[in-house]
Amino acid sequence: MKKLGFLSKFFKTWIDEYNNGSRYGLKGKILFEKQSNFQKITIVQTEKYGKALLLDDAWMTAEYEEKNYHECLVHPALTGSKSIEKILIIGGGDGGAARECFRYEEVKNIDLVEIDKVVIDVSKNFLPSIGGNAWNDKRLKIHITDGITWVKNIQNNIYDVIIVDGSDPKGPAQALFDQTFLKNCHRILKEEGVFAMQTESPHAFEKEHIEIVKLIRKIFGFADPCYGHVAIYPSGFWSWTFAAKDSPRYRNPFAPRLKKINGNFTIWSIRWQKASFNLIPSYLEEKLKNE
Ligand code: SPD
Repeated sequence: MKKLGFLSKFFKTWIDEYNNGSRYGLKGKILFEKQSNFQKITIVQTEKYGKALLLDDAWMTAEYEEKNYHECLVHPALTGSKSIEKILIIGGGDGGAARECFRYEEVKNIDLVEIDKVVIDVSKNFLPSIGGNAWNDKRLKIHITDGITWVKNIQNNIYDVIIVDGSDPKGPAQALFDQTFLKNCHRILKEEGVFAMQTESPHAFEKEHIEIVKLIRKIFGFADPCYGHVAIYPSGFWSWTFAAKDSPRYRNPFAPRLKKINGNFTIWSIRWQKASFNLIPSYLEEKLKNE
């Protein structure tokens, strides 16, 4: 990852994420680096996007770029679910997904289940704008535990919305792409709820993307990816997949709720959402058809 080794703590250098014969880099200086019990955690002061977080040398989020990811992950779910009182976020240790959920006053409780406490501590310390006021909101309940175990131990039909904000399918996040985890998410989601998950790049992680979208569709009945742009991730072309049990309700924002969302959007809008569900290259549409 770093050409200058320990010197990158003192000088700017190129910090790259390597992916399949390509590398995706930003110029910056390393502010913090630590091996937690689960992964290597790095904070970089980048020239272009402010402070950024990497996990195991993969870009996760950056101060001036995170809305391209968090708004897209959260709002199709929260505008589509019948009720949004009780929310589960798996991962999401930087607080960005929780912050977006709290724009809705209807939200009464968020269980944020993050396996690695160090990610939360480092995010609060170096990236406070990403979690913003979510960290002080009494409706946020943080659980430092494994998301796989959490969903296994919850009763049926409990959550209105489930958001999976994990990293790539390797290391601690590997099992989030697994059938057992997704079946439990289906079981604990209410009948008129919405499930949302970051589903990788259809370009840089094409195989993983196709497999996970098909699997989610098989388990939930209704599931569709939407596509957008996250410049710091491999290839920049990214996806989020939304699923529901009763209908593709994530495609149809609930009009009365829209008027009450607090704050302004940088990326999400009804127009963006509609276009993003339709922004599917035809070769992918073909590959995503169930055999
Ligand atoms: N390749 C990076 C995928 C990371 C997705 N999660 C990022 C966490 C932002 N809250």
